[in-house]
Amino acid sequence: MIICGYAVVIINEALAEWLRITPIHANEEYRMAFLKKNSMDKSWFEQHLRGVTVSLDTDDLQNYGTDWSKVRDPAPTAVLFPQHAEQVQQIVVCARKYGLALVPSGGRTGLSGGAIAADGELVLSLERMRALEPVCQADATIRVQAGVVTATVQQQAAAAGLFYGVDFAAAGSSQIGGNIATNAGGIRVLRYGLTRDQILGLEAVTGTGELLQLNHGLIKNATGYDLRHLLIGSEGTLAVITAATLKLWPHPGERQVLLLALDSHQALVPLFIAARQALALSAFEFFTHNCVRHVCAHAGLAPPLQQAAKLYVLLECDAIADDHAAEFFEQVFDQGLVSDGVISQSQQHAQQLWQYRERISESIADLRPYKNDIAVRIAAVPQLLQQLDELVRRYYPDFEVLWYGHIGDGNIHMNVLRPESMQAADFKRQCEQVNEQVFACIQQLGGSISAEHGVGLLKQPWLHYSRSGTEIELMRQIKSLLDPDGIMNPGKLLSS
Ligand code: 2HG
Ligand code: ZN
Repeated sequence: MIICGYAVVIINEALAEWLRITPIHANEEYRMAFLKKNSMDKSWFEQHLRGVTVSLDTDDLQNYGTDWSKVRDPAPTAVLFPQHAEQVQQIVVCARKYGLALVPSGGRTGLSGGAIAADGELVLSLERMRALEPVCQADATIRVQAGVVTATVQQQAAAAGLFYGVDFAAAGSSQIGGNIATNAGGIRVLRYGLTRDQILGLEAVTGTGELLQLNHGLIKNATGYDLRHLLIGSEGTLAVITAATLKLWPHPGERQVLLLALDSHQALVPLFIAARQALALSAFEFFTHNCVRHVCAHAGLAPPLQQAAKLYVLLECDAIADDHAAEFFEQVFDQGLVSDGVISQSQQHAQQLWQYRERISESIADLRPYKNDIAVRIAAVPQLLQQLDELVRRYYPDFEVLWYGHIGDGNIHMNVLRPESMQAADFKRQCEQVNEQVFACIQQLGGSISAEHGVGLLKQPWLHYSRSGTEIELMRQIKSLLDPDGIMNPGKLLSS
């Protein structure tokens, strides 16, 4: 017993030391030597984590140690696949005991590096936790485990004649737990709200290994601090989300899509106000002409309108009579807000029009753009665009910049492409320098440096532009309560 306890202390100290001193890109050889020296092979994990599937396979380490941001090279120690909350508790308890850092992992579709494991962490994948309960018609809810894919929830809701309000291009891969951890937004926030607004119950394991059942699916519950909302958007730094009860909505039926051409970004907000007054809006998106160019080249589509426009708005609303849609178009055309447009003639046509917006991100993914995901109040959007336009002209004169996003939520995605002649490291440095100007402008407008992609690793150095020193200090104190050993996704959101 004593020998065994001693060995544990040695492993513990050695591991802690290794996690502290290992260079950022722990190399494979070093990792293997370390595991061997400390007898931490697969059987070590299996013995300490009974029933949990463990992988030390190089492909799995590469695959599960990264996310769509690819901001760091993956170098986790192992990937763990629990199947229920008790196994997650077991993992957290073991990680605390041996001083191992954990990276909770969903569909890894994040764009801020929140799911990257680059420093010998254990990846805790939720992908084998995919159970769904039947839809509850009385409550209009569905309870799911965290690894259920977003599109599966959408399908289950539709099969029950209901609707899940969250949607975005990554819905086919992203998982509910990850959506909750990042408070994902997407394309229909203006009608249905953020992921936060869909969560009626939450189950999670804290960094101390405690299992929490929060809010129990209730609509009304006035019993003090709502810990559910503390965990939503906490990016795996406080707890691992293991299950949730999701709110479902009445099915909206058929939708109509209008794709409109604009000559100036000054027309965006007046057009939004007019559309919101005239139509039952569910989305109001915008994108610049170069976005269309990239999507057409990538997806083999013809341009949406005969004449290219400077800007496009794609709006979606509950189906209306053709003459009502035409009337709305004439009204905004006469007001000089739009110069051209197309109205969907069928559900299939509506889906085709959506492609010009939904496929922008994938169409430029291989070019590894520098991404900003910023938000201000809708009323401040014209001022923000004006100021950003000036910054871009001054600091990015030779760069291609793509603008798109969710005007109906005041959320703009600014993607900067690297000029071919520029080295990747120089490009990153320059973009990070420009960030200071962009975020100063966001701060002055009371906006957010990360609207819906999270802070993760990528935006962490700029958090103070959106959150005060007092807020950041309170966040740290909250973290130390729920994660006293600092094992939960260290270095993400808050600096470690
Ligand atoms: C979108 O709205 C996503 O398409 C991705 O949030 C944004 O690629 C991006 O910057
Ligand atoms: Zn978006």
